[in-house]
Amino acid sequence: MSTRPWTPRDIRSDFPILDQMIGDRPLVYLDSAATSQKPRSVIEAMARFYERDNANVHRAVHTLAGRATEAYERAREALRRFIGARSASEIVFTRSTTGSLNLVAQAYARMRLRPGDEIVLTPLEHHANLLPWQRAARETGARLVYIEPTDDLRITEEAIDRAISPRTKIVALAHVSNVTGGVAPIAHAARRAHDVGAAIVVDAAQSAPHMPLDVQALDVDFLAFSAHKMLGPTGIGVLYAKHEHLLAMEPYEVGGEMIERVTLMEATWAAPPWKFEAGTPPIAEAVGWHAALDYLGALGMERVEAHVMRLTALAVEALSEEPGVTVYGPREGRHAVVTFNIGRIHAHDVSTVLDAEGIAVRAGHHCAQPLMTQLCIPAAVRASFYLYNDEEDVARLVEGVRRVKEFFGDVFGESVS
Ligand code: 7TS
Repeated sequence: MSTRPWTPRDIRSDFPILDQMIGDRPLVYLDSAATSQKPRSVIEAMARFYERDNANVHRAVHTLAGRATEAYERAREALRRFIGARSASEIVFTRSTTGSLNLVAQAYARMRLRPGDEIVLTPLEHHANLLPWQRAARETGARLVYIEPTDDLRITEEAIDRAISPRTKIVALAHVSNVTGGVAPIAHAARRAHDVGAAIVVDAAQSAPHMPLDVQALDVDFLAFSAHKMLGPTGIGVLYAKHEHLLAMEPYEVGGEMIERVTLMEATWAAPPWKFEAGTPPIAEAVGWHAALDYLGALGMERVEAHVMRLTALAVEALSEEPGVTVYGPREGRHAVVTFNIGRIHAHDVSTVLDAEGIAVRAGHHCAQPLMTQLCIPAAVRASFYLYNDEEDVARLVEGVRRVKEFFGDVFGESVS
């Protein structure tokens, strides 16, 4: 797709929510890793759908039902293109990354795992890519094995090689960590997993928004991500799965829209992907997501990635040099997030002062409690960047951090400066 030159300032006006004051300060939105803001084209595509085309999909033959079904299936095709899947039948709509990962764990892994089998993970996983595996392990007698990160929380090829063994049946990894912004070597992990006959499941919630993805080049078995972190609406996600897996898997939810034939005693299933989409799916959300993919496609994912990485590097550098600030994770090669603490000031207090400066950041355990425990911290502050942020936003963050230190200086004295 041909892309147009752009700067964050050009595209800011496409995001109505960004044009507002928080108190007397202009909003600086640095929480896109939690959820991104939406351009007008996405909001309007969903409104247009409800105003003109709304109907249920795959059920009726009337004109509106035809339009709704077509729009829903066009969104599936747009997602196929976006991640380079072989066929649209490999794209299953779910409610989120969380929904997708639970689907793989329950409908694929649980039937195949035996006592003594191993599931390989990292201690950096978001709870969405941890709890489904804990449950699958508990239910089957399989064991969880953790890849050991480096001291600066990177996942290396060597550490992956050490964790994978002939007992490995599943390797489940975040592509980009939502705490460190580090990138895992997925293609390498996929090769090693396949060498021992295991399947690889990739949590792409934090990579799909700002990185070109190619599931065939990565050769992954499953890949999950959500619309809402990539300019699309909440309530919809995707599970990409190789067709052979979807054919072999039993559905997780059963009910309307996923059947071929039903009698009083039994039922047969529709072909993938529909066999995994029981009930009325998020139709307007699929339409909105399609508009988000068009928006990203017009800007170019390579450019989005370069922009986001540059801002993150600037923020990491500036905050690392700020006395009293501890930045977690690798110094280089980070995507979109910078997680830090200031002295002994609790992350929630930091976030409250930043909010008074108009700066929205996330504070808490980031759904990665095991990692917080490993770092011996209860919580951290996280700023995350996207295509509508610029250098001025990084400068406002650094200014805000200095303001926090002034504010709490009297309380903590030496510890923060
Ligand atoms: N995996 C990763 C790596 C994530 O960052 C998130 C959400 C999820 C899975 C779950 O996605 P969902 O769409 O199903 O909720 N991460 C965050 C976050 O970092 N702050 O808020 C949500």
